[in-house]
Amino acid sequence: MKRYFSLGAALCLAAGVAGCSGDDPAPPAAGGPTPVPAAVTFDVTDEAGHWFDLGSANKLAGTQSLAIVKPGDKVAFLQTKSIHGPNGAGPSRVESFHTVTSLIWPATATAAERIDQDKANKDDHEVTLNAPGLYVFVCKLHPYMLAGVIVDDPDTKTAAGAPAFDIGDNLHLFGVTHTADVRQAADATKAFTSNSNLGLRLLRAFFVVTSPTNWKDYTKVGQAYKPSYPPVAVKVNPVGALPLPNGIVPDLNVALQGAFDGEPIPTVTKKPSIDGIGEVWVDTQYEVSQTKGVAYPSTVTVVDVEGADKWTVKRKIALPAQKMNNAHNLWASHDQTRIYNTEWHGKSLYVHNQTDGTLLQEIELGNDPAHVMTRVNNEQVHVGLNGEDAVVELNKGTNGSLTINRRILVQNPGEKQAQPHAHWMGHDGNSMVTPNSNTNDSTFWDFITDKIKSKPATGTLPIASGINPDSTKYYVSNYLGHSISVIDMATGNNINNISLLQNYNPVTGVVGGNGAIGGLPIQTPVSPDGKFVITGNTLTATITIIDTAADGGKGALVKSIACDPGCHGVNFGAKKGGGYYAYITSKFSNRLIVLDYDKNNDGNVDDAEIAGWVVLADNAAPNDDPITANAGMGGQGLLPVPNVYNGWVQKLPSGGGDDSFCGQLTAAQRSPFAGTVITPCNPTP
Ligand SMILES: [Cu+2]
Repeated sequence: MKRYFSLGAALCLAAGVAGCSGDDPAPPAAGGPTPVPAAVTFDVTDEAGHWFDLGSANKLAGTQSLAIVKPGDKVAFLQTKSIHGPNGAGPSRVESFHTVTSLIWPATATAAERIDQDKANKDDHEVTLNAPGLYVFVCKLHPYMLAGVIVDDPDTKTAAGAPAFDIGDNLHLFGVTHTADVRQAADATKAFTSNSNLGLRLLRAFFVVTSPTNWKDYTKVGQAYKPSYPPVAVKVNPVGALPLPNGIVPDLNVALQGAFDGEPIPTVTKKPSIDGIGEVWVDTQYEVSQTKGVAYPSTVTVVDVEGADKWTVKRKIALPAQKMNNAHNLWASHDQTRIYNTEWHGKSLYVHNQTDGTLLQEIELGNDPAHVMTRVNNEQVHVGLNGEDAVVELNKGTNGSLTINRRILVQNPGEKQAQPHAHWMGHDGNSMVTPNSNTNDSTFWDFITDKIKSKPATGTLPIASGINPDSTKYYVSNYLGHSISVIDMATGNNINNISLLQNYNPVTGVVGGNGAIGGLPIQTPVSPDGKFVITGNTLTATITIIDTAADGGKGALVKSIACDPGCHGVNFGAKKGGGYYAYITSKFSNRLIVLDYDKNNDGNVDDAEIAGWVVLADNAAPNDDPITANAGMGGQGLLPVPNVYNGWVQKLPSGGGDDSFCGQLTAAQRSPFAGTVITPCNPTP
């Protein structure tokens, strides 16, 4: 029975190709009254690039996450079981919790055509879509997980009579045109025209994110980077940026490639001329290895940044026996001998031996452990449970092993589940802040009173945070708000929301002002000296820099620098001889960027430049499971070792002489914040 056809099948039909089929088995009927079957069903999965999966038979231009339905069709999302698995229908393809949340919808859609859940979950979901146009669904925990559905008005044709897919004249974007719960009524007057630079950017992002063949591969030296998009006619609003007769974009592939793509992959890998210190651990979250297979992606890629082998991959760690699932973020014990590593689509925290990467401990914490940091005064370890409502606190025993101490609830009794993602810890161990992706606020936890000090509102879907080196201000990146919130830690109040799109015209795409632009921001640490906040932006593929002293200390966006698709992780490491590099990862490329954001260390980023980069694909590097796909892709959390943030750098072991981590740091790097006492490396007891 033909239940729906994919875009691929539609093209097959249009082209009269034999053997094309979008047939899809019906989900198994439950007991009781016969339910209306879904016209299209996505499996929700942990598989990189195919998080909402229609199956490989329904691939088009690389994506398996775009369906075409007709008005009135029901769309289902399966988490308790699957129908598009490697062997057809079968068990669940997710390990931990997710949400299925409306992200984009046509202005003509009603509230009943949008979905969300109050809690992260592993349940099945469905929605019936009537209004023609483009709908995109996202997981609020893992916001690269995208499903696209076009409700196609079959009467929409090109002038020549060929099918043209109608994405709707005006669209809503959660966080921009609609900031309330997506299940509430939207204000149609706030929707944006689909004939706009923003519309094109979002379409392009969808096809890059959901098509691993569209990721930017730095091993393809000299080749033009040209993602492929469906070569179909698309109907948009006749009114907008582009002069389009009847609103028809004749060929989406030509339009998107022409607007955004074509720059060649550099033929020479630029290496920084000044060494770093130590090594950088990167969670290459989408890399696939042989034993674990596609169901459990991720490795850790360890990069040498000093000495004879500097700027090369030292090792890959996949943990095949543990089925490490989407390794996401890292931190180190204070002596740097143990590396803590979370699995964002699983339930565990892993502890690695820093010298050889081997596993020392696995400890199960709960759903979707996201970020991990230590508390400087007692070396407790804190891990945010993105799929729950808490930060897990662990104690470190004298033998180095971790045990769970307690769960710190980050919302007050009766409040909605917070879903904390990337928390940050204060320099003195007295504070912790969380961005709460489900409640559009931040929790400021005070360890002295052992309770919530404040819960300031932020923008939509806050995802990461950073505290400055004297714990007087903290910064929260709002993923769907495209902004950075600034919180005063004396009062606990939000004192500024810095728009990363302030210089951008969403219709024309023109960037004015000082030319700085960001969008869909993620990791946002403060430099160890407190001068800058550096943020990875996934929509615009840019690195943005906020000068923290500007605007009377409220901070201002001063610069942006080109990054890679899915620009994501940022952390600071020591530059040999003084100052810092910002190391930056991107989800949809295999490059670690080394940003020399203040070359002459004068507190001004006018001289910021990419000092070099490291290609994270290296199938010949020593590993515990051979790499089979997505080589070096999925860069997310990263950790320079040694840790040089104020509060942590002073904990580096003494002894070891000039070659030790501490011995290689300058006096200023050992005391990064003005006013703190310079700590010698070899203190006399
Ligand atoms: Cu998810």
